[in-house]
Amino acid sequence: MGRTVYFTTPIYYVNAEPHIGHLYTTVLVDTLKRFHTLMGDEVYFLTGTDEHGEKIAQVAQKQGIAVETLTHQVTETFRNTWRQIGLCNDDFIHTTEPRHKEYVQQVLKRVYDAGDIYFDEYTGLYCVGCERYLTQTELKDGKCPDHQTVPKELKESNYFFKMGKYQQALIDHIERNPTWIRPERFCNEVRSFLRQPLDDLCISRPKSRLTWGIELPFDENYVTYVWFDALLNYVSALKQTSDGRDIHDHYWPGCNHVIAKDILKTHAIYWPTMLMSANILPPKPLFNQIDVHGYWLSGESKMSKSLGNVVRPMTFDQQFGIENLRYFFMREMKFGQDANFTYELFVERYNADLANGLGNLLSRVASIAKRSLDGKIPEVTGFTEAEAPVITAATEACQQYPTEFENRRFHLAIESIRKLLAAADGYVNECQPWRLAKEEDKRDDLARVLYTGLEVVRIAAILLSPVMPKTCQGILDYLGERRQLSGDVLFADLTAWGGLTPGHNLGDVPRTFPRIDDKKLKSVLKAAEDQAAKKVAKDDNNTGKMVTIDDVDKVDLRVGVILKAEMVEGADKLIRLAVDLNEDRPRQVFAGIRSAYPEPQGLVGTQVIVVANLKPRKMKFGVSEGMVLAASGGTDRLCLATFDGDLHPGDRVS
Ligand code: ME8
Repeated sequence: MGRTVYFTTPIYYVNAEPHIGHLYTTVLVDTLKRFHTLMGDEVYFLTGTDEHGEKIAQVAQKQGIAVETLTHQVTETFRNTWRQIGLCNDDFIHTTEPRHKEYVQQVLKRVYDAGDIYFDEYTGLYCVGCERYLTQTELKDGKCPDHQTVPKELKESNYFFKMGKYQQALIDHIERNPTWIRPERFCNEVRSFLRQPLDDLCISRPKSRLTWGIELPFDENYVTYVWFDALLNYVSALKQTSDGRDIHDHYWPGCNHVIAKDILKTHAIYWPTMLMSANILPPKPLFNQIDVHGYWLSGESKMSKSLGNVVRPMTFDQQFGIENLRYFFMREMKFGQDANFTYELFVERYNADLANGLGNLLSRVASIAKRSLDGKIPEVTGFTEAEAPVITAATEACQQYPTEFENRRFHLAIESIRKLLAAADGYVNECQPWRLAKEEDKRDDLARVLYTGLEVVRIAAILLSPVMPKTCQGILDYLGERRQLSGDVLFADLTAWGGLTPGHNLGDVPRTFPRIDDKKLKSVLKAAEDQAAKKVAKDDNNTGKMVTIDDVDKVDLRVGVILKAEMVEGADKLIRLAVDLNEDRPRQVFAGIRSAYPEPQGLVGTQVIVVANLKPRKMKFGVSEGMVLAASGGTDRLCLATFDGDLHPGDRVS
């Protein structure tokens, strides 16, 4: 038996549906699992979703839905997308599951009891997109470089984890294990970050501004900071699997995280120091392996849900097939570097490598075999000088491919297959089996050439099977290769030259990789443009659309004075206001501002702006007779619009 390996993807935020950035990491881990299985290793593959935190709470608020509804919907979309694509994850964890919450509380308690958590006041620059405080040096022109937003200054009392205490231990660990983080330049990035003193980590949020999180076991007024919660999924999912098993001790020592560079710091600094404090380090290797990849860019910018330039996995599947995208992913991205995704690049790569490469070789040799050899794999007595370069290329590919995979140089692993196919293509061109087929006395030569071509296809399909599992299984079935790719048969035996079974009836020639023509590409590009235009139009409707002064005049804005403000029973977001507009009686207005004003009485006497001619709206709790204006900079920054001088109730606002 080989090694035991535990692969994880990040657990994705549920603030939007999956796009091909998430698909890449998840497909990569799926491919790694299949590769290791082929090599005879025992592999466990975990993915999931990250459901807590400020970012998710804000999105739910913007969409006007309960946060539980949002998280449930998006988690299910992630789960179903991976299922529909046929990924082989062993479990799927989401952070509102009891198994996870319980574990997070256990660990917090342990870290607290160890004296590594203290209470303090803190002021810092918080990026909601990253869900962490940024240092001044991380900002670019005052903005978060990843989210292009200005972080907000936060000052509040919170609990802190003594992360700084573990700085030296972390530095020592890196010096002892220089390949812990791959590729090397990310390890160097972490090293250089650790040259500055390491701050302690704020690990709580007061419930007064954020309730959407796991309650601290030692203070019910606080919830856990989302990263302290989320990172622990890697262990909580092993402590209790979805079907109730504890597989922690079996897999934890072989943990291998796969992430993109955006979350390097949280994985390389927060995570190991948390593990050290809670004393849950894997015994060997000392920490887990971290593999870091770059971004898929669309043009110059990162493909991201907040930038709106995303490609959805299921849409792509209908257009060109996910398996073909998996090939593109592995071939096109040099691990650790950014790569560009465009439909044009995809089609170019597909046509060159798959349609003209593997697909063409298969259909050339298979159709001659069908016409001239009764559609059967021929018997061959031996090989000649002519086949020697092809056999050598096959041997080299079978050696190079696993080595490149182990070193995370996936594009070179794929390149080794491409070289083999190119050698076979040259060989077939030279031997001209279509001419041999016409000469009765060349039957042996014909058999040898077709066998060689088909054998190369078989070996290429085995090598490519982790990347394109369904397509390759189809090819192997066609060729009569019945051995399982599950490690039961040694990789060396599976890929040894001469594995085809003579006499196997090939059946109809498969059309595995039909060429994608310009017409198809253009229609997909047009559909993508239309979709982008629709999004712009939608955004314009919301924000950029111009109105005339007449439109503004239609809105009757008045000064109102709040006479009464009270909670509404059964509505945890609303406050019932009585607002004086200098009319016969005060107006009743329901305002969704409770999160910002937990003690409504304090609002009495405040002058506010009221939309006075808003059609009355019947609500469960009574009729709302207007609207007070407020601005929202996030859940914690909701403020009523008011005046900087004294006015009279009913004064017109213009
Ligand atoms: O960070 N290119 O979740 P997230 C490549 N919840 N990979 C991309 C990508 C792109 N353009 N966009 C996203 C979080 N990814 C946290 C993780 S883990 C304990 C908590 C992938 O939804 C890539 O793997 O923002 C990246 O690291 C991850 O999605 C970020 O996902």
